[in-house]
Amino acid sequence: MLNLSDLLDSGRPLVMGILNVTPDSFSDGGRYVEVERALMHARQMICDGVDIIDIGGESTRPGAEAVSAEVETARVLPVIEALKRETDIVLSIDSSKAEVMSAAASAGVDLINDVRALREIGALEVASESGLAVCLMHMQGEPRTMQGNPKYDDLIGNINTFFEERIAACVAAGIRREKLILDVGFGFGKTQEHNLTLINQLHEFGSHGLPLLVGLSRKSTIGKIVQDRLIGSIAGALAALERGARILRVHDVLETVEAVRVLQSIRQEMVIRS
Ligand code: 8Y7
Repeated sequence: MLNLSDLLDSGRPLVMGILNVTPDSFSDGGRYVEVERALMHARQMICDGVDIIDIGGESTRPGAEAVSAEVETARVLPVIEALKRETDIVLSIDSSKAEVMSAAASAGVDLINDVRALREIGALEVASESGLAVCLMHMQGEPRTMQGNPKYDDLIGNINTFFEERIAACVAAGIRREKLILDVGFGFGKTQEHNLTLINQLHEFGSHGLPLLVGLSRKSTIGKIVQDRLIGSIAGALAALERGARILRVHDVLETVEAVRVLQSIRQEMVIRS
């Protein structure tokens, strides 16, 4: 039986694959075809060597429209239930809504990935009752407006203070500190310069003694530097791992797993069977 704390204890970098269950214009959530499409994608990621699958039913991209907890749950729940039936891969729910977290927890997910770091109503309580691990991501502002004109008087200091506050809120709500994962939130209320500083200085966020998750995959931060976002994302991911990241949240699982394997082989000076 796979579990997240054993994976983290292994010390090797972990790859979290992104599974979006957000329908395109003419379909609604929870339909058979959409569930099947998500399952196909998940199966492919498992074949490709993914460690964790992050399931999301609401787009958090800048400018995306909001959906209700009912719609979000209807999208993700059938996928979680089906995956629980056919695999023991570690599952994560990408949501900020207490209701969605609660449904996902009952269905057997292992991790809550919240871009709002449990700041929505009821989220702290649900996370605490679930006993699940939680990824606390830093975001300045709200997805709809966050890229307007992000400003920090002390980028790293402000984000570390945010982490301290959210860790304290979690512990006060009864969540064990060891259950927490931190993420600086690339592109969430940050300029290009901010994003680059954050990658380069990622080790500055190690003082909390918690695993760091990094989500750079195909983001505009990468697109502003290179044409090919896949190649750029792999380069950024390796840079992040060398600066202390433990989990990579990515779209391109196969390519990332291969790159990580090379890094691990070098780190351990050991031949890893391909
Ligand atoms: C992140 C994330 C997104 C991230 C964590 C995208 C849901 C935008 N980005 N969660 N989610 N970290 N923890 O491009 O960077 O994937 S959505």
